[in-house]
Formats: sequence, structure tokens, C-alpha cells
Amino acid sequence: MELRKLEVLQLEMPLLEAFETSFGSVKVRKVVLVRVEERGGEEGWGEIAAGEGPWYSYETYETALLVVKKYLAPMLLTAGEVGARDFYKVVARVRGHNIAKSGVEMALWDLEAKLRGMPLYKYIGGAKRRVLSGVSIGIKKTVDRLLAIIGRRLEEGYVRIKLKIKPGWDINVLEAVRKEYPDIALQVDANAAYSLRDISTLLKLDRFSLLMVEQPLHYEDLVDHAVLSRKLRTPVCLDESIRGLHDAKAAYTLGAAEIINVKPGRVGGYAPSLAIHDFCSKVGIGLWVGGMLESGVGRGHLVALATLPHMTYPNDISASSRYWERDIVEPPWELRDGCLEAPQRPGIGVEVDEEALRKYLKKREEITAG
Ligand code: OSB
Ligand code: MG
Repeated sequence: MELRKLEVLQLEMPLLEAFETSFGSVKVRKVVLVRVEERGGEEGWGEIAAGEGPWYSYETYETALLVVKKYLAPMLLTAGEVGARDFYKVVARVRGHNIAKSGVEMALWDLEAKLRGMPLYKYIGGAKRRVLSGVSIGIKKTVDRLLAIIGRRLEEGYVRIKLKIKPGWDINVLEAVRKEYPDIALQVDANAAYSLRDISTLLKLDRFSLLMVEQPLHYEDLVDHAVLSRKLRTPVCLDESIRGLHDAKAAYTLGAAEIINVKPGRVGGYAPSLAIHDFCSKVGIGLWVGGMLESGVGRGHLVALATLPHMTYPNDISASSRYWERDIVEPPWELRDGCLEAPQRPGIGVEVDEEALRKYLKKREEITAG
């Protein structure tokens, strides 16, 4: 395919409920969408899931916009005939900035699948249509409030609950949650809030039959995770530390993780996600798909990825109604029997709803082949 233009759209989407983690709180999600259009007029959509500030990652929605507009888009628009698989050859000079790259790369995959008339999940080798839907619950003002929210999410049908933890909001909270809900599938995510000095607290996690503990230690430290992983019975899952296949291999060699959370944004899109998937399925590291409060567009890509055969744990891919009053896609993502279903329509399989988009749109910029 040959691209005619690339657009970046900036949206502000208020979350139904503020989302608080060990690194901060978000009430209004700054969503950045990428729209690519080829010469024949077909379009593809991607999402840049960077945060507002450099807290989860060094990238922010503003650094990502800069990198897309100044480097990635000009490289792509002058590359002539390109397939989604060629993206990393075309932008090979650009180091890092995976979240920015992923937004563009995923739009190319959506477009390419549409041109072939195929649902994206089939195009990438998905093995199932229904993906298990878990929900990630932020830090709350009180434990009672948290217990009430867990109850509501279980009623809605989510198959697994993930709780954000940080020093002071951990063992006490888990004791209360397990008292009320002894048997639910439960895991925790620290977003790098602990160090090995907290080992006595971390070892107490073994009391709660958790599916896993996600990113307990520093976001760059595989060695300390390897030390912890040998001492803890609860499986260690890495999120922030895995920025690509190299990190997954290093984590495996060191014994730093039993499980990896694949976020296409963090690793740079489909090509790196597929590489990590194939490696982990070969060496026996567990996998699932994480989220970063994406709109319905980004969610479509998460669903497609989660259909891969080795994605076996429940994913952080919740229904549209968990995040937004009104999502920007038609149809919105809905939970059925604890799962979201990959659509059979071409590409990500949902349409961007222009009317809903206008409600949230702050800025739309176009970069053309010139
Ligand atoms: O660490 O998994 C995380 C959201 C933003 C940034 C980091 C994380 C998260 C979540 C939310 O846990 C998952 C979702 O999109 O529902
Ligand atoms: Mg995480």
C-alpha cells in the first residue's frame, strides 16, 4: 500500500471514575489517535496510549505527537510502497519512543487487514474469537469503597480483579478483600513502587493466593526481580521492565519473571508483540494483554492481540462502559460471559463514530505525502 496522508487527532475523554496508581491519578484521558489513509481511500486507525506526564513511561502524549509528526510520518509518507511488516525497516533510525511508534504501526496493520478484507485478529494469527476480560481497579480513598467497587465489577461479569498496590495500601487491603471475596481470581500491580528493602512486605503477598504480582520493583531492574522471584511463591509478572524482545529474553535468562504483560504501546506495536509472543510460548513464560486506559480504537487492537494462542491469562481489556460515558467506536465493546469478542468485520472491526469523536476532539492535524 502507498500512503496518501497521516492524521493525528487529540481528544480529551473524561473517565467515569478517576484512576489512581502508585505513580499518580488520571481523571481525563488525553487520547491520541492516528489515522492513515492509502491512495485508494481506505483508512486504518491506531492509538497512542502515552500518559499525560512521564510517569508510567518517559513518553508523554506530547513527546509522541512530536516524534510522529517530525520523524515517523515523513519517513513513512516518502517510503513509497509499504506493508505493515515494513514499518520497522522504514523507521529503523528512530530509537525508543515505542508508544509513538505503536500508534502508527497498529494503524498500518488495521489498514492492511482491511485492504485484504480480513479481520485483524485472523490476519495476525489469532486462535480464538473470545478473550477473557479482567478489570484493573485503582487505589481508592477507603477499603470500603474498594470492596464495593470490586462487588460491582464481579456482578458485571469480569473474570479477574487486579488491584493497584503501593506501600501502605497493600497487605491490609488484601486481608480485607480476601475476607470478603475468598475465592475470586485476584492479582496485584505495584507499578514499580517497591524495592528489595520491602522484602518482608512482598513475601506476605504469598498469603493471598494471587495469580501474580505485577512489576513490584524498579522499572528497569531485571536483576532484583530475579532475586525476588526466587523467594516468592506468587508468580512475578513484568510490565514496565519489558520494552521489547531483548528484555523478554533477558528476563527469561535471569529468571526475572514467570509471566509477562504484553502492551503493544510499551513494546512498539504488533511486530514486537508477535515476537515476544512466539518467544514466550517457546520458553514457557505466561502471557496476557495489558491496557493503558485506551479508547475503543486502542481496545480493538488489544482484543486482536489477545486472540493469539499463548495469551492465556485474563487480560486488562474491559468493556467501554468501564471507562467512558460514551466510547468513540460503534459498536462499543461489551462484556459477554466474561469475554470480549473479536469482530468478524475487516481490520479491528469497529467503526470510529464521528459524532462521538467530535464530542471529545480538541485538535486534528494532517500530514500529507506532499
Ligand atoms: O500498569 O497496567 C498498568 C493503566 C495505565 C497505565 C498503566 C497501567 C494501567 C492499568 C489499566 O492497569 C488497565 C486498563 O486499561 O484497564
Ligand atoms: Mg501494570
